[in-house]
Amino acid sequence: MNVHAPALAKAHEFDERTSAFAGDVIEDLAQHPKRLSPKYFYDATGSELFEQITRLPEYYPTRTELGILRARASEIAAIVPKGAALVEFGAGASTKVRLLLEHCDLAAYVPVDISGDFLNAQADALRKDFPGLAIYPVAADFTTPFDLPAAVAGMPKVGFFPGSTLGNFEPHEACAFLRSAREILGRAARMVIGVDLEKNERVLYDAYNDAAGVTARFNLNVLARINRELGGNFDLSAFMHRSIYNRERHRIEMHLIARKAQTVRILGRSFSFRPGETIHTESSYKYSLERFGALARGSGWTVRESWTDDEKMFSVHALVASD
Ligand code: AVJ
Repeated sequence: MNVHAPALAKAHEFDERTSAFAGDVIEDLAQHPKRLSPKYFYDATGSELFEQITRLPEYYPTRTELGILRARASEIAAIVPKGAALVEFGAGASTKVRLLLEHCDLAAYVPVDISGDFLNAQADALRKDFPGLAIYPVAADFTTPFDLPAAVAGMPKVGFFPGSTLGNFEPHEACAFLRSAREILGRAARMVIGVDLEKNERVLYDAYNDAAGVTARFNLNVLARINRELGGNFDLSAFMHRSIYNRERHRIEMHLIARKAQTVRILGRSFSFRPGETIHTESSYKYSLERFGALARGSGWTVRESWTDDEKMFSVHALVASD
């Protein structure tokens, strides 16, 4: 998407990441139905709000996955070769990876995240607690191909992709991501991946429409970010948060619904909304163990082992590259 240069220059000083954000926003709000990419939720405010979501009583995924990782840490460690480099795709709070770092005999940890500042702060904290571990942060968008640091070239690689972030991808994107991860991780790659499971619709609905309204603030924050970083003029009080479960497509959809007719300006462009018109801001796909297994097999991986909690709310899988 080619963004109009004079408008850009006038609105702000644009770095490369901001202009990618601008291009995506302008393209996605011109679609029918309108949409925004969930990767833009996570500015400083959004990351803090997501941390709050993970502690909500209704939001089961984080604590359930942590429970599985804790209970199965030594079984998971058994599939991690000695002296391996652990490559984490997207590095949030370090609670989960710490469990693997404690139980595995790793030579290196490579956190990959779009936010470089956050990565470096997290790496410094981990270096203090794991002095023998080499940590090589990579600031990159892991949804596109990137190079691993030369220092880990000779080591066996294990990917780590917790949190059911895979659920944000459309099925074809999930397949492309798993293929690309296999490419990046190289021969004899392994992968530990967390995947949210299909379940009672009420439980799903409540997890994404929490009573305290934190998810609503998280969702609306993307509009505040557009206002702040791209000079937009969204009136946040004119939009309403709503998540629904789309049963046919096995996914939660988050929407921002226009409460009234309105026109929003961003970087010299106008976007008009009908009353009730929605912006689809996120899909969170839920898998069955069978459907995830089929996806993995179709993407160059073999499922070595799968673990769930007793209530089968969430799953963690050990994958081994096929061939
Ligand atoms: C971080 C993508 C796994 O889909 O559950 C939480 C994001 N969105 N509440 C999810 C999210 C609304 C979360 N992931």
